Amino acid sequence: MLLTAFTLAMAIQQTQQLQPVTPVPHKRQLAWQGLETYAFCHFGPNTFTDMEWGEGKEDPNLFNPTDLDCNQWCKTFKDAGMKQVIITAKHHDGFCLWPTKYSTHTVAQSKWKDGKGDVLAELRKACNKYGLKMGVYLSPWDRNHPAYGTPEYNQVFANMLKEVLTKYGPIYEVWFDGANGEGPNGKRQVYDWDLFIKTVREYAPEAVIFSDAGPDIRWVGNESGIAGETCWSMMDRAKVKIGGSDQAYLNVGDAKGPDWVPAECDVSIRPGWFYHADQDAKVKSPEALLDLFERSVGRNGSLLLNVPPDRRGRIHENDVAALMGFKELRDGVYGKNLARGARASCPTGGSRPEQKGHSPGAVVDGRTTTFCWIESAGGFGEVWLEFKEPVAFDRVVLQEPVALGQRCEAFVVEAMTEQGWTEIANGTTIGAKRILKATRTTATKLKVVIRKGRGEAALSEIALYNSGR
Ligand code: FUL
Repeated sequence: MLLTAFTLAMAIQQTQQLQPVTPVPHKRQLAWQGLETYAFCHFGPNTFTDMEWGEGKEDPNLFNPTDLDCNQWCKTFKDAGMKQVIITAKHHDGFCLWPTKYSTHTVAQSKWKDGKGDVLAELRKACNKYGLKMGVYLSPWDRNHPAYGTPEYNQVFANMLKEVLTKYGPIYEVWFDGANGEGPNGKRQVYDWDLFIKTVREYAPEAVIFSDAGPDIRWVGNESGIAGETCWSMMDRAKVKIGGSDQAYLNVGDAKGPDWVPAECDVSIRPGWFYHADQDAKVKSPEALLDLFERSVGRNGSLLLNVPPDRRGRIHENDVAALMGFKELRDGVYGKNLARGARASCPTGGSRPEQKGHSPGAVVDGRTTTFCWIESAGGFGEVWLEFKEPVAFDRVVLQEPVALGQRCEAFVVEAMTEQGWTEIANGTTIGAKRILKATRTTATKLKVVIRKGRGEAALSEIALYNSGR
């Protein structure tokens, strides 16, 4: 008898769990999603030759930073609110920023620090000091290595990976460029992606692997840092191939995709990826960076912002100023959530207040780990907010509990103004974060109406901001 009651109670509890909609993210992907904005550093011989793609024949002595200061990079990124830095350990020219055993085109062959220098080691220390995660870009395309274009090269590349991951870890992101051109012997490589991926999993199990086709995070399909207005974290990996995928497909993702591969938006703060002195006046403004943030992180992606160190080995003053301006602007716009403390309810069917942590109030508690489970079949539902005093805002931020999958396919935001209920924004996907700009509106109530979705609707946060601009 007792057992039956227990079984029944368990069964009720079972039905009260919000069912995930598959696919769902791996924990390394969820951790990555929380980073939001992080830095890319393109640095190497190209910095000194004013090129974007070195040929692999450059004299290693050209690599000669006069004042390399990875602490200055990391302090700048930390102050800018970034949480990770990814360095081009090896770009297409094949030059290695660490003294690898597997190439003779490295810092060890240069006169820089008498051949004893090691950029990765210095960056590792600086990341530790400033509490930043570290990632590495390693180009499989290698215009220097004599083995490139032969089956042996795949093992060389895997050895380099292992060396970097074990010597400079923990590494949290491995960035694979899909470029596949000819090597010094005039041949192209048939890449052994399975081997490369297996190597990363073995030596850096917490690292997410980036390429245009995943497996963990995907290229957003452009180098301007902009995700699609509709942006799913899912795609069908069988439909894409590394180095040759449909850019429009990557930009939007796939509502029916069986694989969780969210989008990373890479873009440079300057016109080029590498530092060029003649671009010092072309650094993006704080306003342009805020706009990029809103169109990447604000569309369910992440912002990978390239800030290339200069020939001294420092982040140039103009870039530092732009980053500090961006941080100040972002804090000004997103510093104070005006929806905190509002009274939340789900008038059209209610939520499940009996289920601790899933009641409407979860959307205004400032925590993404709690969510409102909007009870209704077919993905519909509404959450209402009621303010003590009228609130003036021009940004709406919505978040879904993506640990249980991405749901919303269509939504509308309405505000109770002096003219009555007025639609102020609408859209398709939400995902981890959706930022909507609106004309400044003063409202006493707000409702978010989910019109269509996968599985049952759920929201973890509704936030309102006033840019004051
Ligand atoms: C591209 C490369 O060819 C560029 O040089 C740069 O590294 C960019 C981030 O990826 O595929």
